[in-house]
Amino acid sequence: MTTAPVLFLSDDRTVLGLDWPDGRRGRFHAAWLRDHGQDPATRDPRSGQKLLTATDIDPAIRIRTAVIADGRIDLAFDGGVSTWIDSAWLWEMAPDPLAEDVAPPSGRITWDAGLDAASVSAAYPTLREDPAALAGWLGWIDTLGFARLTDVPAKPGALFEVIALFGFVRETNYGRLFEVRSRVEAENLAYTRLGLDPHTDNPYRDPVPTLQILHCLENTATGGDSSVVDGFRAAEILKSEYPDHFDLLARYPVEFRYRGDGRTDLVAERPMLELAPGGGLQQVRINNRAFHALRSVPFDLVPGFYAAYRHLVEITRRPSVVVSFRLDAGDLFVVDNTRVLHGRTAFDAAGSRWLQGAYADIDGLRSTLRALRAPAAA
Ligand code: NM2
Ligand code: OGA
Ligand code: ZN
Repeated sequence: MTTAPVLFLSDDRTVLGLDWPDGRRGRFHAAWLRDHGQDPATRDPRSGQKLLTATDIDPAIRIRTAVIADGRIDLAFDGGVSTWIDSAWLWEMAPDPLAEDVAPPSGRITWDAGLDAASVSAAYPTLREDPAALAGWLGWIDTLGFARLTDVPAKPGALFEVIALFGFVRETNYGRLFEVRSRVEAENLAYTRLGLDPHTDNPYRDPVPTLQILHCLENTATGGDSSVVDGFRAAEILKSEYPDHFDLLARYPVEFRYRGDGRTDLVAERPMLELAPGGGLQQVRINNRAFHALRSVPFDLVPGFYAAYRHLVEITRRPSVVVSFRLDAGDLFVVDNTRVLHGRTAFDAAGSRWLQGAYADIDGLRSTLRALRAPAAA
């Protein structure tokens, strides 16, 4: 990927510049370079964890020499400290991580109704046998926030076997597993025959469960079709159509709350569009059923806030962004619940519809994915 960069040292020796032959450029402060040293005294080679602590770093440290040899940059600092850093790793670090942009985190690809739901579907038996197929399927969840699975046994609890392929269940007040079927005295509107607008789950939790898995055991009802929407794309559209609306939803938090079962009272006050420090999208929380109170928006901005909220929800219902599909017995899908909304149409009482759901977390999924892709990497 890279060949050796040309190194430059600033006159005061506090900044190292690197110019790679492929055009990439990087600048790194001396203190940053000291902190990111890869020698065994800085970082434990066994665990990869850092041994150096914050107070070991002199913020005014200066670079005495920087030399490239064998793909490594050897660094010596005033005061006698030295370390080294892989030049390929610095190449990866070189793009500015705080670029002022609405763009989602690197590696994520936003999509709209043009996404073919069949193109992100795999068969469960294949994933069990073929690590490359598993990596491909997990890769869809990583980059697109959505993937489907067919041929999962239509038996209760089978979704646990799927989750075990990549991570761990996140248990909540709804249980390790929850039964999504209509019932009397429903403690949540998900447990009725009502349609559900595209939403993210559990916005009243902090942190939210970052993955939702829904597995279909029976679906002979008329209606009850599923849909997903890329919330990052919806937010990008909002920003392009009316930047002030985007800013209102990103700036002011909403109180989300759930206390439907008589023994739970979950509250999180968070913006619907949560941005990373550099301005890129980090997470969306869109769920009208759980939008409990608006108390942090200045009085004069309340009408504008409602206009912005309505605009965003209207975007999430556009046929140009919604991907619809139907779950049959043995089908399953996973969404990145920080990003992708899911919904269903209402269904009738004539047939029967039974899903089992569970939450899990995407950091563990990404860990499994990296390990599958680079099993030998330390
Ligand atoms: N269930 C399915 O976040 C929500 O309240 C949506 C969650 C009840 C676990 C439904
Ligand atoms: C849920 C949900 C969708 C469905 O359980 O959180 O949104 O298809 N269910 O029943
Ligand atoms: Zn839901």
